Amino acid sequence: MLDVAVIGAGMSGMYQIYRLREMGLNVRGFEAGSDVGGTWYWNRYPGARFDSESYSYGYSFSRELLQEWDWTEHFSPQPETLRYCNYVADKFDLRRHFQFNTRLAAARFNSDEHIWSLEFEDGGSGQCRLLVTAVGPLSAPVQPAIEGVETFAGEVHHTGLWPKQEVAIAGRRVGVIGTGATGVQVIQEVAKNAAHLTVFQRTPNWCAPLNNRPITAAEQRDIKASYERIFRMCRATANSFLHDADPRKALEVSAAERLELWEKLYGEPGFGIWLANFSDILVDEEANATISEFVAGKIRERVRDPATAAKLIPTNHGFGTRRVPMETGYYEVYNQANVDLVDLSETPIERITPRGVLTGAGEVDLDLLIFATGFDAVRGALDRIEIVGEQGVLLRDKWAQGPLTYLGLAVAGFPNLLTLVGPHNSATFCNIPRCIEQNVDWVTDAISYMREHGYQRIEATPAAEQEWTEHVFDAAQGLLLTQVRSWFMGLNSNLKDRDKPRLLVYAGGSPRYRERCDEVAQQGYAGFDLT
Ligand code: NA7
Repeated sequence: MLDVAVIGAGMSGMYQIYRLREMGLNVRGFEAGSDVGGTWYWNRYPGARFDSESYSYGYSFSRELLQEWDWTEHFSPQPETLRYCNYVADKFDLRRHFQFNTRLAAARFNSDEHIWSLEFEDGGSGQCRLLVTAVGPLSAPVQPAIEGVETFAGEVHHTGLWPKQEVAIAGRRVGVIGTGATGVQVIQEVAKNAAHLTVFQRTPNWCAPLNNRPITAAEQRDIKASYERIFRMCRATANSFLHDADPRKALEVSAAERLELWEKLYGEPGFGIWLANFSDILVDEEANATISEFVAGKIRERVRDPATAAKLIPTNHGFGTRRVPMETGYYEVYNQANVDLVDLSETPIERITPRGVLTGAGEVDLDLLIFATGFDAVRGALDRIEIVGEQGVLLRDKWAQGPLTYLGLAVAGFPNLLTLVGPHNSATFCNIPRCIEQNVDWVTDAISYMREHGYQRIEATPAAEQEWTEHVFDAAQGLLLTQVRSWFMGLNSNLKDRDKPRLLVYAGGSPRYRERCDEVAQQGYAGFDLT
């Protein structure tokens, strides 16, 4: 029997295996893909890249690794990030601890023996004392629920299940459904080579320039000398990025001061325009309207045809209340002769046909159809596993009205299950590897504590779970994002049981979350029953 089974070989699974192996435990990882990388293994679509500064994204646990690895761009493209994941796996000899091509179908808790029985899709099975899920928050791809979706005769791919072999774009008629962070990345890349690109947009998002560029040799030296400062800053900011809110309020400064900050942020790399903006723009509608109008102005400047520009400007939510897609020449794509925008709010998709997509505006013939339609966010990858806790309760049934967790890491009634980056965990709203390292370190310490004290079982108490869940809702109070349809709120139009808003993320900030986790540990894992 394994001491610990880790599900997933992405950024969190790899680091978790590394830490537990260092403790000398009998541990094994199981991964559905054929190799390491998680998000960066599956999302191979053209244009996939970081929106986090590369050097703030890599693992911080090994100084040697930090000094050895050269990121080539401020925001690394997917192929380089996947190389990085492989480099880490090789350097720390992690691959031999994983069983690849092995998808977990079910996990059942045996209350008498305090162990989990595992069933894999290939018919294999296993047992472990502790089950650590590292399944990722955006890893359960969702196909669009559109009539006729299976009838399309051309080539079709979801961005999150992109094939390893190259997909031809040049000379082809390509359609993209979806204009979230992924759609925006794929559209701006495909537009360069496609004979013709049709973008099917249901809801426009507020996009902002990534301002990416190569890292020069001098910058590389500077980055390597500055890692301590970089990670210190990540620890101090609300979402562990190298950006933190401007303490001033948009409504308390002059219009000229507002413009000065916005022009600066619009021209700077990364999420600054979203996260380093005035402190009231994400909580105050009037303040939010000022920045939304600024970004709308930029869209109007960049898109030549005013009618097209108007379609690209969101009207049902304010800037930053959904995940801000970062772009490089996205709006200019719509000035190209080979690109059409179909506004589905005017002419909805009627069905997908063998030839292409039929909307109220007619049928668009396509050779390649790309679904950038997103994921069953945060909880989807857990829900897709039959996780059965005490008294035969299924995890997804327990969460029918929304997730209930303690620290986003544990669930009452599901002993010995620890969910890295689970719902209501600060890692859901974070420069994710920074929060992953915190999650993994915390879980590793908890397991080590259990061993020192001879405990075989750890379980969140219902009271602790309730208190944490209430805190998660309190922490999100007043944020405009809670009023808006998005995956943060657990909404997905393609899934029947995702039709009511159910907050999935922890918006109280990573410093506060870290403090809380540390307190719990210092108090001998307060809120957990240890047996
Ligand atoms: P998102 O952000 O969930 O975006 C999905 C997009 O697909 C969004 O524009 C949706 O429109 C659109 N969509 C979904 N289903 C349909 C159907 N049936 N018809 C038309 N349009 C549809 O997913 P992403 O992959 O872009 O990003 C997810 C996260 O991954 C991202 O936030 C990053 O953190 C990484 P809608 O807005 O629902 O009208």
